[in-house]
Amino acid sequence: MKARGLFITIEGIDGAGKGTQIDHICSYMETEGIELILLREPGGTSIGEQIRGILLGQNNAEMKAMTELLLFAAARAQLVREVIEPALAEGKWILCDRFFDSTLAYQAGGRGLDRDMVQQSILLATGGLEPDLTLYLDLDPDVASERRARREESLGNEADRIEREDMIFKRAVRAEYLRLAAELERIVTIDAGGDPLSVWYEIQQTLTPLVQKHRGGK
Ligand code: Z5A
Repeated sequence: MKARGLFITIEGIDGAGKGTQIDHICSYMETEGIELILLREPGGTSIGEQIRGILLGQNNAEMKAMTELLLFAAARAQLVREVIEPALAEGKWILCDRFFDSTLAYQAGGRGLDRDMVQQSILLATGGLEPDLTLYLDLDPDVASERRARREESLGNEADRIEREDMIFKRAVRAEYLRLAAELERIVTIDAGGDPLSVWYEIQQTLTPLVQKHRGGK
């Protein structure tokens, strides 16, 4: 029987630089000869991508916080059962752009939904599955907003429904991430305030021992 794979997630407020660091992680794993499955939340399955369209659609401003919570849970339930669990059972490595820490940060922290209720929705969706490692990119929301504004200006793309929330919401999201990071050993906090290469260097320090262990176990 194959050894179970590894489940890594990457988290942070919008604009923290997840996408930029995901590119570095994928190149690094390729160089190291590790096949990595890259997923995103919400999304990663045909059903999940359709739900993503509803969740982030700019025309859905009337969406209630409870609807939002349950749609994130529905997309996750599909992703866990259709992709993540089977891949881990086959010994594959997964990198997921956001997972349930985002729900705690955004729906409990940002929206102010009851944390126990949010936890229950997470448990229903995941069946108890947790990441082995979570890279949390910590960044001041003001800096993240400046970065996003620069990107929007250069690429001409518009903020989605959740990115349009105000700074009070974003600060509450970050506070919840910091609370989780202080509480949970699986979460490694990365200072995302430096230039992209220095942030990558910090992430690489965390990943290298895992890659070496994987090689040793082969
Ligand atoms: N959400 C939720 O509420 N609940 C949930 O359970 C889940 C999600 C799963 C999904 O969006 C939205 O759903 C998200 C949370 C919510 N909403 N918000 N807001 P997403 O994850 O698909 O998108 P995002 O989080 O908004 O990602 P993003 O805006 O693409 O940001 P990013 O990937 O973290 O950053 P980036 O694209 O790598 O970088 C942003 C810009 O900064 C870009 O121009 C870079 O070139 C630049 N950059 C990156 N790194 C640096 C450094 N180090 N220095 C300077 N500039 C940099």
